Amino acid sequence: VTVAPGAVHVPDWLSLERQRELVTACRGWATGPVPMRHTRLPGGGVMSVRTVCVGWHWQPYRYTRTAADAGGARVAEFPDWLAELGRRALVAAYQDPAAGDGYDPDTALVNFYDGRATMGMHQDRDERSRAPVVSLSIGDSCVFRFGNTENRGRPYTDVELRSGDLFVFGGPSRLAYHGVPRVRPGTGNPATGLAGGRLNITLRVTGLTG
Ligand code: MD3
Ligand code: FE
Repeated sequence: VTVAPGAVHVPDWLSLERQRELVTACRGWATGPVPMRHTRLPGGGVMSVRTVCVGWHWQPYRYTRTAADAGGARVAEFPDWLAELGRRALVAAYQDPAAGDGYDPDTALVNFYDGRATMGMHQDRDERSRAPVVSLSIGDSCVFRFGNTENRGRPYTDVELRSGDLFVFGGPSRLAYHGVPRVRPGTGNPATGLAGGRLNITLRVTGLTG
């Protein structure tokens, strides 16, 4: 389902088996050398979601290899299998066998939402590359708000994201405002291995080297 140019929602793309694998991998990262934590914002705020990063560590508003705000360790290596999953996601979303060619994501942001967590409307501008972002959702459903490229307000479209859904944001959608105004507790599938809450994994190309 194309929501806007370059923004494609593919419901139920991840098999239950793949969701279980991702939950296991995210548990490993969340309890690794760089623990999952609430990101602190420069203005003094604290994000309600908890995040662990893979490949590069994101802290507003830059990417680093070490996690100064979470123990100082180097972030986990970005695995090849995850990049391959990203290429397959682009092929599926854009229905073009060549859509994944050359796509080489080098960071994943893993966000965990409890029933009260939300994410305000924002743009993702900390990547130097404008390559597409691949978003994978597991666990509780949420309302995902996809806005415009001008401001945080209307017009926007609310989309229900469920466990197993894929969303790709490329082209003109790459710089659209977006957020998560609410999670729906108790709507997930315990067979994923996630007993409660929502997990969102975004694959990105930082455009950084080193
Ligand atoms: C549209 N995460 O981590 S995923 C984020 O569900 C983020 O955790 C939300 O926004 C979440 O930055 C939304 C969907 C998403 C991710 C990145 C985008 C939509 C996007 C980048 C550009 C445009
Ligand atoms: Fe975002």
